Amino acid sequence: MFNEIKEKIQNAKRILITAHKNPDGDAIGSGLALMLALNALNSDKEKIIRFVIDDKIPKYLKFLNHSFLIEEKSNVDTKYKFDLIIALDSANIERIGRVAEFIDETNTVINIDHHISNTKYGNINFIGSEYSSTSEIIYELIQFLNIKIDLDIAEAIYTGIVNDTGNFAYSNVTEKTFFIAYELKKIGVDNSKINNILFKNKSLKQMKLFGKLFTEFVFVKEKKLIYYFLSYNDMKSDKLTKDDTEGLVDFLRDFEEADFSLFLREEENGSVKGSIRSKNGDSNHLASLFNGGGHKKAAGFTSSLSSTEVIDIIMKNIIN
Ligand SMILES: [Mn+2]
Repeated sequence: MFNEIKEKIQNAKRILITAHKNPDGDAIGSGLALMLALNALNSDKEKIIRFVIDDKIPKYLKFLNHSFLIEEKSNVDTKYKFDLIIALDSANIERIGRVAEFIDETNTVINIDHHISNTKYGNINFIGSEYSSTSEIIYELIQFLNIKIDLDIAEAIYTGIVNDTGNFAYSNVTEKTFFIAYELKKIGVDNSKINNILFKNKSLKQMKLFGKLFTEFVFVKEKKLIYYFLSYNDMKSDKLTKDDTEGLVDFLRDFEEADFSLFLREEENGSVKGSIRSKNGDSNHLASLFNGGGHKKAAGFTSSLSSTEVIDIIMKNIIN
């Protein structure tokens, strides 16, 4: 399948790379790595290669060199025509948000992802659910295209892998993941620096939110479920943004008696955003009850139900 992708890239004049809304290290890392790699092939500048996302790039990922080249959809005219669109790390077309406005009957969509729930919305779909991250797939694609991986590309890929493997802790890590990390380290990636940037970066209001989370969580022993609900009112009064709540669900899972952890956050319009993690159980299945998805051990969804209704449905569907 890499051959088919290579051919499309070679024949395209205007390439749009995109990734999911609310982008994380894998979305930004894989997209940036691919953009830099394709640009390296494009020394005569005969191709236009742009990386456009629905949101702003999160502040903490701006350390990646050339990340200033990533564009926001609201700054790009929808009339602009691309002949090839490469969507990364996005399980369904809704995930790329308003960037989908660039898709029409004239262009080809390549969908590259590692989410088992991927809906295969592309003309070409490379869904590698055995890969730790989309960045790992992009590493292989860049190798296949015979492009030299410089330090900037290496840092972007490494960031994506660390993001999606919880710093090589999750069961999605394979021998290949470590091998790629080894190769990236040889190129000069500073793993300690990236660890600090990705994980040792809590603001004061986040530290205080952690305190609340760890004292006010609910644990349902029969279901081995630990959960926490953050209302929109609480977010407003504590001046919290959605970025401040990033990763909280992972800390809930630290409780030794829990198998499932659930973090619910109410949005301004009253809908509820849910993140699920599990040690053994199937998070993807629970998220799919609300038309969400992800992986077995990490998944997410948005629901128009109330938080109590959501919790109720989840409890009914955890069979111990
Ligand atoms: Mn990912």
